Amino acid sequence: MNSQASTELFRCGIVALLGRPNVGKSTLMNGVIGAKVAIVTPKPQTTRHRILGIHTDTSRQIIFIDTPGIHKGGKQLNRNMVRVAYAAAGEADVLAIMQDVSIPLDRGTRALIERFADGRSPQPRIHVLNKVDKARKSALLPRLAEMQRLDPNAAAFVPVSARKGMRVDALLDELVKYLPVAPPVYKPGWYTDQSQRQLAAEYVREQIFLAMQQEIPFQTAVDIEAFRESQTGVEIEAVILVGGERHKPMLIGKGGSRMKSIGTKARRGLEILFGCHVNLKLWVKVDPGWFDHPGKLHDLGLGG
Ligand SMILES: Nc1nc2c(ncn2[C@@H]2O[C@H](COP(=O)(O)OP(=O)(O)O)[C@@H](O)[C@H]2O)c(=O)[nH]1
Ligand SMILES: [Mg+2]
Repeated sequence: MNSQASTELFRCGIVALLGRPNVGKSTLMNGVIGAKVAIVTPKPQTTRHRILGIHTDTSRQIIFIDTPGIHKGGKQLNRNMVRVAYAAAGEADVLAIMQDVSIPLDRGTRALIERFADGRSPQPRIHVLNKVDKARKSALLPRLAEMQRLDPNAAAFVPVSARKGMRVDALLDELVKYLPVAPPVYKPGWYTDQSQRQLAAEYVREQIFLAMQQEIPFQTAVDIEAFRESQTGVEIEAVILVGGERHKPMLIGKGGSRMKSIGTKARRGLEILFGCHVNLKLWVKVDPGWFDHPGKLHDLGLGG
């Protein structure tokens, strides 16, 4: 029978998305899923914890683990983020190691590739050369050659543009080859492991990252204090934790204008994601050093 045959060939497994901050890991995952399950901004270190994005079709379920970028940083938060990325690699059936080919190969990327190259990681590795839309054509072949030198036994090297969706299907076909034949773990229709509460916090954080400059985004966290379903949709109350007293007025803006704009944009995104009316209330609270405090990080789901 047809359904029997497709069950037998069904593949399901975990792909860890690894790479330096800002190479496009979250963009790729959202594009494949078709919904913004991981927030994306031009700033590094946007993704703070491990996020699952689940892609299911008739023959496969690919469970992506989007990870915080692998980077250096002295704070407890940074150390937790890097630990999360390495732990994700340990859980995966295949590693998708991503780099940005629109910029020259940097030392951090090289070190990352060497860290996972032959003999050091048991899983097959697929190198994803992202942002080809922005890269010079003449740069691609030398880059591929260099990758082959760095990791000669990699399973594949796939140039893509996550943002434009170029060659992403080819990448999926390549990844699926290394997933076990197994039934789906998640029901079709599930696309992330995050709760609506967590997604709400992330959408607010995304707007803060987009609106604010310098160190403020990196010293900000969002805590959802209430999440209620109402007759018309959902009501959300969120507290924005900032690292310093002087950050508060900057975040609030003149006459509350900045806070209002952050709230409106986050609300609009959430309404698309949830498919219902969203009422979002935001407060700002000063909490110096939250990012270096293990207990607070645990409460915010950033324990690593
Ligand atoms: N031009 C171009 N920009 C991209 C591409 N993929 C991601 N970006 C941009 O790169 C930035 C970082 O992307 P993000 O997905 O947050 O990177 P992550 O830190 O690795 O998760 C964002 O501004 C994206 O819009 C791509 O294929 N082409
Ligand atoms: Mg990310």
